[in-house]
Amino acid sequence: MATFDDIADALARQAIELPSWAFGNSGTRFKVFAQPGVPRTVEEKLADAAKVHALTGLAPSVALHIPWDRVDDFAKLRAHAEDLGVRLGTINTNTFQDDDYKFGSLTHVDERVRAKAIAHMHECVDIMDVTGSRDLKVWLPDGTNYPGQGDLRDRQDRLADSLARVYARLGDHQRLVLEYKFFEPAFYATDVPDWGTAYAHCVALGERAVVCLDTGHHAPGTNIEFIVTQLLRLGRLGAFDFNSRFYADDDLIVGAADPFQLFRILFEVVRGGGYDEGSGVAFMLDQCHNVEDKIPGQVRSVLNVQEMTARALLVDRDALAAAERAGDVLGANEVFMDAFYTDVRADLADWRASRGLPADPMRAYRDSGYAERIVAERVGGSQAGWGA
Ligand code: LRH
Ligand code: MN
Ligand code: MN
Repeated sequence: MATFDDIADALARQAIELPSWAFGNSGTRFKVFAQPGVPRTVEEKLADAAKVHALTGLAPSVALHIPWDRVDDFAKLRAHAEDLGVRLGTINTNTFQDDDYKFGSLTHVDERVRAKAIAHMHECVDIMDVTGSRDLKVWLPDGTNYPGQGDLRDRQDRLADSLARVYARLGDHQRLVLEYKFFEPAFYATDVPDWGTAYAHCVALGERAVVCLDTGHHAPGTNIEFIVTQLLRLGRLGAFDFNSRFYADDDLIVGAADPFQLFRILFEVVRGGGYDEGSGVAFMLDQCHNVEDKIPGQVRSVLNVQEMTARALLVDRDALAAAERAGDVLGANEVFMDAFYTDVRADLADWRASRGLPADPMRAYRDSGYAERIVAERVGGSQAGWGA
């Protein structure tokens, strides 16, 4: 097996984008539990994200969601982020919280609604031009609840046409990242339900259209690492939305529900070149912290991704290939599992300390007094973000 020293440099290039909405109050349809000290503004969300980056060195950029994070002056917001030591990253579109989108957005039968959704996405590209963002993330709630409610084929045709109109607005350096999800809020047929549909639309659009794989958007038992492999092989894996799930789209802390699955996914990322310099695969979190503290929740999340990346990098790929070729089933599995079972936490603590980062970021956060400070300072005002 490789040693930790062998992988130390590779770990240094890890970057995991944080979702602005992870810092706002969130919940379920039953209850949103408000937490003291949560951000009241986009600027405060950025400050919390910057704190996560300062503690871990892993999270240099922040994804925004429009209109949740709409501000008057995005140039000013960009400068503010940079002052805090982070960048503005992916711009996420939102066509799921407006009454007009009850029966769809980019797939809607009514031209007026479809044009409105396209205009929203164009506005997001305008924002990207100012923020310097590369990626426009499109996730659609579009779909139907009952057989016969909509013409499945027509909806695909309208979707293709709408996406082409959005794609046409992108600059040469920008990408459209299309996210799929098998159900919710539509329960019978979702218009972009799976990687194959997302891939087909991306291929039709052009080279700068790529797929986002949200780990929570699959049916139980789905072999997600196989999808990772296939999309990398096809050159269309654009991004991950990392989180973990026990049941549906739970948006829990990545690596919490099934660390082994996260390892298998990251192994395929490494194997497929998705972790190479300039690979174009964006690592992002898409999580909500409904009952746990948000900033340490994000710290825990990026550390989980880092730990599993380290273990995936430790796999002795030569020994694995030799065992695979020899038909040595158990030997190959042993090579794989050896890396998975390697506890890298102490090595990572030393690695962090050697780079001027806290050896224990969770403890450093507790000791920093930041939590007490934001509780004292952030009084009044409305809560920002998901579930607000
Ligand atoms: C949809 C989704 C998508 C949205 C986010 C808030 O379930 O994963 O990425 O933008 O949640
Ligand atoms: Mn997502
Ligand atoms: Mn989701």
